[in-house]
Amino acid sequence: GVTGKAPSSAPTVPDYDKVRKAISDLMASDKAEEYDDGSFGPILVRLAWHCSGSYDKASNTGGSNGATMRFPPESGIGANKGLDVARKLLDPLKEQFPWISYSDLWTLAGAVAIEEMGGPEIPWRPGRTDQPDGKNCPPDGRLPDASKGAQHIRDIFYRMGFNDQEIVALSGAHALGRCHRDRSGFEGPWTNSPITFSNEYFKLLLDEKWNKKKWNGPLQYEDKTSKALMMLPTDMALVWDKKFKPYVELYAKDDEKFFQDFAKAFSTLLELGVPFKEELPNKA
Ligand code: DDH
Repeated sequence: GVTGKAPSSAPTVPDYDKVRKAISDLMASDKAEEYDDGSFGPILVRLAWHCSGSYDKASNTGGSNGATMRFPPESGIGANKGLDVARKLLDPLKEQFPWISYSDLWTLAGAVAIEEMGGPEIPWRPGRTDQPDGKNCPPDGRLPDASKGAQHIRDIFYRMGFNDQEIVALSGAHALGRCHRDRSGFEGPWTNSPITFSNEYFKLLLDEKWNKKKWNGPLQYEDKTSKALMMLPTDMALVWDKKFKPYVELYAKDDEKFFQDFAKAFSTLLELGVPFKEELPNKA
């Protein structure tokens, strides 16, 4: 052309830092300030977790690869109620960066959200591809049921390939966000600072007195002091189970160890079932 500019059909070089920046900007927007406790962070983390936590090691099915939660039946299962909010938030970014897959975008958003909320750096790499339809949606029942106990938690997370320590580390994500009556049936936040990543969840599990909440909702626990915080039956199972409890104690005492172990386990979670072409350089 006469201007000498490169033709607009030149291929786009994927710049994931630009996507990271757009996710941070989304989290810092006015819209975010008005949402829940003032951040989209927790719901973005939950989207990354639920799209990944459907993985089954034995059959190598489910997981973040494919982004099948865009389609029924996965989009409509009870466990994923409310996650349409997170998916819709990220749609404009998919339009802005059409070269990124939904599955890379959703998992990257979860990693960036953890980092932006003061958490550890989450090793993340691209390489996921999207499925064109819902034919390969994982079956319902792969995500944990909050009304159950330690055996159920183990069944769910061992199926993904995690051990007891990793289960407890991952559960520390409940420092973030809250339950919504119209989504899960449960109500309230776990901690006093639900938009800051910390080990407060473990401290509260051990230090607070938790009583059954008297209400017309499903069984959940409330703290004795303020009655403003909550725990799910599955959260309580971590202190009631004698193999889980030592890790709750470890992470309550040592936030550095928690940050390290969480980063590793969360990164692994986001990669379950993903057929990468290259090795991740910054992961041991
Ligand atoms: Fe969770 N979680 N989660 N969770 N979760 C809920 C919210 C959030 C269980 C049940 C619930 C993890 C593990 C478990 C987050 C992250 C993670 C809600 C409330 C329920 C119920 C949903 C609603 O009403 O909006 C159960 C059961 C388990 C289990 O392990 C047995 C894990 C492993 C993670 C993770 O990220 C690694 C986050 C963040 C939220 C807050 C969402 C929000 O909108 O706020």
